[in-house]
Amino acid sequence: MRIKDFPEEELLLPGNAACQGCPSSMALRLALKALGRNTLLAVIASCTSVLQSPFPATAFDLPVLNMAFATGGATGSGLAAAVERLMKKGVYRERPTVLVWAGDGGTYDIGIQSLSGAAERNADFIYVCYNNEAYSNTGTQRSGATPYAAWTTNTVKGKREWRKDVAQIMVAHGIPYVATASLAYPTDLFEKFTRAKGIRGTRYIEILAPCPPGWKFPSGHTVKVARLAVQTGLWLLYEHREGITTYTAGTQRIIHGKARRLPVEEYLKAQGRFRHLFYPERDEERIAEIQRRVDRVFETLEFTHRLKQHIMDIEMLPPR
Ligand SMILES: Cc1ncc(C[n+]2csc(CCOP(=O)(O)OP(=O)(O)O)c2C)c(N)n1
Ligand SMILES: [Mg+2]
Repeated sequence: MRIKDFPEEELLLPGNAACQGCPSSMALRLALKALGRNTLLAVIASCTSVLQSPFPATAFDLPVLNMAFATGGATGSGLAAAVERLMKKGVYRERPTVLVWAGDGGTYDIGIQSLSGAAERNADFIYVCYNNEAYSNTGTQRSGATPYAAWTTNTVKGKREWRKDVAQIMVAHGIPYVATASLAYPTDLFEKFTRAKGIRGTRYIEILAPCPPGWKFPSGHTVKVARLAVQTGLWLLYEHREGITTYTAGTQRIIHGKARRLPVEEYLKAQGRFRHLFYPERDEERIAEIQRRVDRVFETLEFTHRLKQHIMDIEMLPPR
């Protein structure tokens, strides 16, 4: 799959109310290209509620349900049940895909019980968390997804806690598909949505969404910042199916030794929300702590990869 093979049809129309360089609109545009017109979109209170344009205008060329902040999982469950009923009644010729689109605040914090319940019931929908690591719509407050040391309006000296990992929490639910994605790897993102579409049950995809006003970088740098997150190892790209995790795209290249992992500093320095780590003086301790965390994760990933290669090499040997 190459970018030029993506469908030309636009389901998120231009001229919408998104900020310049908005990652959420880019992610949604790509996701809808992969899922196609036969999709029922549920938007959970977030920037996406706003970027679709003020009523009665709309930037979505497909059916949309705007829902309350805590309701992602319940909304997905309800729509899935309705689709099931209408399929039985013969209303649909082809089963529509239910897509729930929520932010990190709506997923990591207020919506997690509803999502967990739906996942435990294996309700039939795709849940996307576009993770801009803050409550962006209301002016950049911290969420459970905000990373350690990042500035937000209520973590002015940098967040003291480490972020939690909802993608792994979803893996622990044993649902049929979990994936992480990045705007900087659009074919990887597109393919993950295509695969998710072909599976039934609860599917969870989380997309890192660097937010220019919230993370404080120029609006032309969204994709560059998204790429740096992967290149420094701070954002892992993978998919998890049937108990097996496969690392993909830029993350896979690092683990396989085909690309060099960049120092976390390159990512941190590209964003004003980490400025206090470098000015007025360098905060060696916090920078080193962030680097150490990533190093430890990659030591394990690279060791596991080498071990697998080694076992495969041994198994290829002729029997003695
Ligand atoms: C129960 C409730 N509390 C607060 C709000 C106000 N509110 C709307 S969107 C939002 C932040 C959403 O953050 P996130 O889910 O990360 O999406 P983003 O704005 O970053 O796209 C808040 C607090 C609300 N709609 N409902
Ligand atoms: Mg957010």
